[in-house]
Amino acid sequence: MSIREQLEQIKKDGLRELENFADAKELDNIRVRYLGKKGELTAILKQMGKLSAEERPIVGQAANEVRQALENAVQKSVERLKEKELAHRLASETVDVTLPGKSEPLGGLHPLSIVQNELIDIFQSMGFDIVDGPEVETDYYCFEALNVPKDHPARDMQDTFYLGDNLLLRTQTSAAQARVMEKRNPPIRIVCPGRVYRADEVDATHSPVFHQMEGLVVDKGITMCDLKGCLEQFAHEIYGPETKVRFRPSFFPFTEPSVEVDVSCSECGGKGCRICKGTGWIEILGAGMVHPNVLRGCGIDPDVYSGFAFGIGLDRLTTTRYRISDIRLLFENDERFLDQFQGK
Ligand code: 2U9
Repeated sequence: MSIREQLEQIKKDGLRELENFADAKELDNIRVRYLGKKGELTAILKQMGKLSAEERPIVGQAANEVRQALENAVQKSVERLKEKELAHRLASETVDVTLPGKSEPLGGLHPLSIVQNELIDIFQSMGFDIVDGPEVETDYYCFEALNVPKDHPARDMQDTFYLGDNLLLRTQTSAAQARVMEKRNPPIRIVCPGRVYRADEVDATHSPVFHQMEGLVVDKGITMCDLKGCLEQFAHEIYGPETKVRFRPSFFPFTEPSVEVDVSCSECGGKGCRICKGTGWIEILGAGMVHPNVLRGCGIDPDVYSGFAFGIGLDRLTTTRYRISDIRLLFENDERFLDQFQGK
């Protein structure tokens, strides 16, 4: 076969192979085999020395044309390959916009937080400041400052979690309020929501950790009448404007006189039903006039100032509000329970 015939054969074979390859690797192998330094075309060109001076430029030009034709074909094949790859990617990465979306589950507020926030709103609208205090308290602020002397039964080891001689887990948030009274001068109008602890056995209505919101107002001329007005306003906001409030005498070491506060049953309107056990009344909180010893102990002269205080158990308020049968549900964080309060 003459050199020209060999060139024609290379061109024919090369173009045919460049029409038919599987992938980029095979395409590159073909390119190297025909156009590479050790390729078929180079091998032919090395034989050019055998040609006569007249033939050489003619064959040279023919070889250049074959090279050009093969290079063009490689270029086209590379482009075809790129298009094929792009088409494949576009097909495989297609987003089906008609598929249903995946919704991210949203968290919600715990029922205790819902009730606590509602109470905070009510008392804030009456001009109360919200205060916070430590859960680990000293014996002084939890008992001594609140007129609970050393031998008082509330200090019993069985009722209180002691952490040492002087430290304990607060049994009421009034401890934080005593701290505020020491620092601020009257007028004082504060509520303190928070977690408190008592060494109770766990059952459907008792837990060693529970939640309170206690309130305190101290100023000149504060009377039991102000206490009743404030709690009536609170009861109307929570249970509706037709709700009645009544005081029953009680005893707390930190208030004198002390009262237990009932509201007319919102279920039966006071007629008597299963919820109010036929009495027409539901006990919602304890309250009273701040004991002069408490005022004095916090540096406030009881001959000049007087005050009222109240304490609301948030757990019971929450369980009655949502008809929750067992207080333990509030502490177990079972999502099937918590999900029912989402969006409330
Ligand atoms: C100061 C002085 C006195 C807060 C008060 C109550 C009555 C009360 C209970 C309600 C349900 C506790 O969670 S509960 O078991 N509390 O009955 N709390 S008067 O008296 C204070 C507060 C602050 C400086």
